[in-house]
Amino acid sequence: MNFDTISVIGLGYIGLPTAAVIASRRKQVIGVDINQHAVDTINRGDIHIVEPELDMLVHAAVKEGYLRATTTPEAADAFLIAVPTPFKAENGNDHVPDLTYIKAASQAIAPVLKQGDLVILESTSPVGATEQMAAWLAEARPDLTFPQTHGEESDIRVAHCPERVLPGHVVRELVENDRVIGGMTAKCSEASTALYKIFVQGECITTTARTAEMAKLTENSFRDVNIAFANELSIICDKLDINVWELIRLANRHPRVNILQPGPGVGGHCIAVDPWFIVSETPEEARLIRTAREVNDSKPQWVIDKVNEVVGKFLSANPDKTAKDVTIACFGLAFKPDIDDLRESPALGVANAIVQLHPGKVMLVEPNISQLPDKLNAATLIGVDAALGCADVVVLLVDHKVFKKIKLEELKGKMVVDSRGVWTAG
Ligand code: SAJ
Repeated sequence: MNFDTISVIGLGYIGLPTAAVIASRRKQVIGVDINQHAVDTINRGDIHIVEPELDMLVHAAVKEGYLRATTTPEAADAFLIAVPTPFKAENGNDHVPDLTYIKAASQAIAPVLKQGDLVILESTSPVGATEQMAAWLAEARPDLTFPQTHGEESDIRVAHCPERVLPGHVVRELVENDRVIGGMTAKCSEASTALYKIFVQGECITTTARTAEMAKLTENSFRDVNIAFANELSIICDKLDINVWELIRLANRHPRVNILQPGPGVGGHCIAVDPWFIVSETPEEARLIRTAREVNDSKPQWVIDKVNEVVGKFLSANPDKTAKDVTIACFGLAFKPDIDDLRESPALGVANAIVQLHPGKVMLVEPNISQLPDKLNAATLIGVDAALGCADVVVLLVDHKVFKKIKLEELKGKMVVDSRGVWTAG
């Protein structure tokens, strides 16, 4: 199959790296996004998101003429749709997947589709979304045939191929990871495999669209359930006066046990979201998956309660002081270690609650950012040493490398809430 021109719809954390990697293989790539600012930035050879190595890749692709961005879809041989799939509230349920962006993207590309084109949905989607996308395309283009009605003879091929890259390692993982390719027919899978072979070194494994959709949701739910197990253990161990970090280390010595690490909750845009796509469709059956979400979502409040408890202990030990005299330092705001991404971060939620509730000073330490988000204006962003110099209570929220270098002597005399086991793992 020949893919001379490939269009990527949605130039965010997945779409832009994908477009740039394909362009680096000397294919003509047209990136489409509704955000004019993103389009202008990319056309200058710059990027509007933070991801290692991406700036160089985009710069080279644009300057060499292989990547161009626009707000209006143009004709291409293949279309990769990488738009967001957020939640919407429906009938009292806040966690119903919202396919509005997929619908808008389908309707936007429909006018430029031609016989022989391939349309791939990459956005993480509930089971059935690819078939729904094909229905929207067919509705907009009654002059073309689609796999749901014409099978292998269809004019347009349609598939789901979920992205599985880890933020912070996107450029490498896009090339190295295996891809699950779920065509609506075998020919759809075959065409999609030919497309991914342009840049993927991992294996391309074919299946149905519905199985591919469920595979992606399953991967993130698996991780969520396992993190929930670790988080629940941390709460149980706290009650039983057992060091959970030591406990997990010991249990993991068993050849068939591999427990993940507790923390202040699960953040990011994937693991805390995707399991709800399963729960939303099969609420009666997905009991464990729902409970895992609830356990992980309740962890930030548990950490906040711990901080209050520790402030209480500090005041009992220092009866001449009031809560107003207690300085709290929160270490880390990002949603995971060594990144600057604060979106959907449980650490940020905990820090924000402390800023709102604590009558004394709150210092925030986040070495990966230079400015606090607006809602944290009441707090001060300071460096590690300055925070250690003035804090009575230290709250560790993210296991950034730089925090691991802090020596235990430096914490002497301070009360510590260590949600990541950086200093208290034993
Ligand atoms: N976390 C823990 N304990 C752990 C591991 C993680 O509390 O032992 C927390 C992290 O601190 C973070 C959250 O979980 O708040 C998620 O971080 P993560 O590193 O597990 O995953 P993401 O969200 O950055 O990326 C995931 C990946 N999925 C899997 O590992 C199954 C990635 O491969 C997916 O492509 C990505 O979701 C996505 O886009 O769906």
